[in-house]
Amino acid sequence: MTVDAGAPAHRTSAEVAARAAYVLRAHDQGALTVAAPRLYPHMWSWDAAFIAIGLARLSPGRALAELETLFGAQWRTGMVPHIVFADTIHDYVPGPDRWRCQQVCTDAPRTRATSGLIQPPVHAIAVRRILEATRYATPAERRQVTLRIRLLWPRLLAWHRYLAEQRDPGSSGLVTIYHSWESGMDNSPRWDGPYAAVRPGPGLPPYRRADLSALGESRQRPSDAEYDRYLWLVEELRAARYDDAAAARTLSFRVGDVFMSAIFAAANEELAAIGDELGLGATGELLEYADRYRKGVVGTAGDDGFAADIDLRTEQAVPAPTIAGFAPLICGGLDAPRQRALVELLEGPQWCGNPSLAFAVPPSTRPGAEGFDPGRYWRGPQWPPMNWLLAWGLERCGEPAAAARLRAATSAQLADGLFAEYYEPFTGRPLGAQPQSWSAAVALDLLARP
Ligand code: 2M8
Repeated sequence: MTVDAGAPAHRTSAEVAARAAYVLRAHDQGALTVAAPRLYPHMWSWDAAFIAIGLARLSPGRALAELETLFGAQWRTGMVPHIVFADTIHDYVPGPDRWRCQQVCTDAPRTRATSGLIQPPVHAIAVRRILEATRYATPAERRQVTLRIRLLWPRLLAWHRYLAEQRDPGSSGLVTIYHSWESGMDNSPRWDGPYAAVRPGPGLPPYRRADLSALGESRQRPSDAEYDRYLWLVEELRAARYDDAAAARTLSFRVGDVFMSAIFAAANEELAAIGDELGLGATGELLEYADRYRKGVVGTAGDDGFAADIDLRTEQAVPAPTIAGFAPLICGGLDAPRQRALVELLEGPQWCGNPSLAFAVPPSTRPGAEGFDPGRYWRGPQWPPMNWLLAWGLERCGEPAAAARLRAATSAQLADGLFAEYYEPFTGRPLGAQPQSWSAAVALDLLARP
């Protein structure tokens, strides 16, 4: 479907919510919502979680089905893959033929083609929202959804155990990623340093960038040099047969990701709360993980509370002025003065309070910083799901006023009803795929808030 781009910039909340619901319905293939039909014609892991958060406002049962589909493609190790390929044929690159997961790794699911990477574990956050949404459902629906959450529980637990054990075998408190696709912030300046060590070899098979033809504008997407590296890392991972121990030894990209770790810390608390409510146990273990990853994130923060990734190959912090630095506002754990400093930084003139911004939401990279590019993907544009996540974290951290301001600015940006993948921070121009499912989903959730 397309949404009319020439439409008026501001619509009523009811109209925006109706359009958002329409977008999610149009992208629904039954129990799998594609991220965006042309550019991303499959299911992405963290997109699915945000989509479920939006769908929970319409139908808790359908919202849960999204996660059941995703976890139906879980690997035997507990890993939840970053892409679950839809059955329809598309020319997304890299497709199943390049990942070859089922051919090289017995842990990959037999019934679904997937990628061999992960994405941030927003899922337990989504499941808790679904459980909360059942309070407004009929008793029969509540019973049914609760039962299905119980059935999903072992898979959620296995996913969290995978992250804690396989992606952080030394219990450092930071989740290791092997590819910037795992962070979800593919070409963020966060990765420029670590990517300098990734040198694509002559063995990189030729490929054609399907993303450029799908979007029709290369200026918004990662460069060819970045794509060579992305696909080279897939070659390295496949050569390691997607084995975590082998990857940890051989991959030329290994970073302790603070943003992923902060989400993981918070997600452990959410999962523990679900377990508590439904009497499923594992609370102690999950709260221990939460504590470990919260400490891991906070341990990288400076006096202003801003956190930094760690390049595990050099053991050096990667100080990059990107939205990921606000990770402690998602997991909490800063002492009061540093939390205040971080909220002030977020709302101050370098970030949301920058007077040149069209909407007071954080650009993915600080304007003016090295690597900032207002039109290029994760190098500058503003991303609605990231705003949602930060507002959610601020609320949990005891910063309700800042959370409300961020939610209001995000809703104002989404009032164009176009649900762009991302927005140019100064002009407010919608960019990337339009409409993008996760943008519509967070709009639905924000508008349904009492
Ligand atoms: C983008 O990433 C994919 C690769 O995983 C791509 O560019 O093809 C990112 O924005 C990622 O965070 C997102 O989950 C995905 C689908 O929306 O697209």
